[in-house]
Amino acid sequence: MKLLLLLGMLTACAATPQDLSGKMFTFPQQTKTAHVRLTTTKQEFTAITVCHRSFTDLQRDHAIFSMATPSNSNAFLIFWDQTHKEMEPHIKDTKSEITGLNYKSNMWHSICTTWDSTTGLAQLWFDGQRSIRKYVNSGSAIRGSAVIVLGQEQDSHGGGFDLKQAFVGMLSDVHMWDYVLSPCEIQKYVNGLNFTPGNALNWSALELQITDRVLIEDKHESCV
Ligand SMILES: [Ca+2]
Repeated sequence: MKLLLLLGMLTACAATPQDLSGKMFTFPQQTKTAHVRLTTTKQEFTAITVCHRSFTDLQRDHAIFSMATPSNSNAFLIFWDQTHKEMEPHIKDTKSEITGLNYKSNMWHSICTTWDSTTGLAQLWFDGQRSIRKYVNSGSAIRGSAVIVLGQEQDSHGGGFDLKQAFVGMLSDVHMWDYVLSPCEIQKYVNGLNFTPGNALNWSALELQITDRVLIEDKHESCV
């Protein structure tokens, strides 16, 4: 009975959302294990917006945001291709490529990606600048139990990590919505103004599980 109670309390603790406002995840070394797993209760996305800020000096391919479902390991993936110097949103295992971005090392970049299943169009907002709108795929939603991983790229549902695609650096302000944000809402996110927090992932109420060396640190954005 006591054990059951304790287990119950531990589970409750693990499921308690954390407010990470003003904080960031630091991934300080290249490994094929260190990652953060995020939990969303949404099971279906007919449209999606994912925003995050990232900071790295990697000069190779890497994943910034990886969401897998049982049927699509790249259900929603944001991947930097170093060879072609392009940011690649993958949606339901279909890749699109956005080129011409000024993805500089050692500075924060805010990246928002939108997609909707009706038009099948994806668009990237890189440091507040819109990309062209590109057809990826249409007609069906992203469905099934979603595993969201930061720090590694999933080749299977919750696993299949690759050292050469691991993220090293800092990540912050991760939000996910089950609809396409308006350009104005995206500008508010980019400028750090009052925006509607994600209804699928909310940085101010995030359910997370850390494996290996990932730190939660203050961003120290100002000295005031
Ligand atoms: Ca991979």
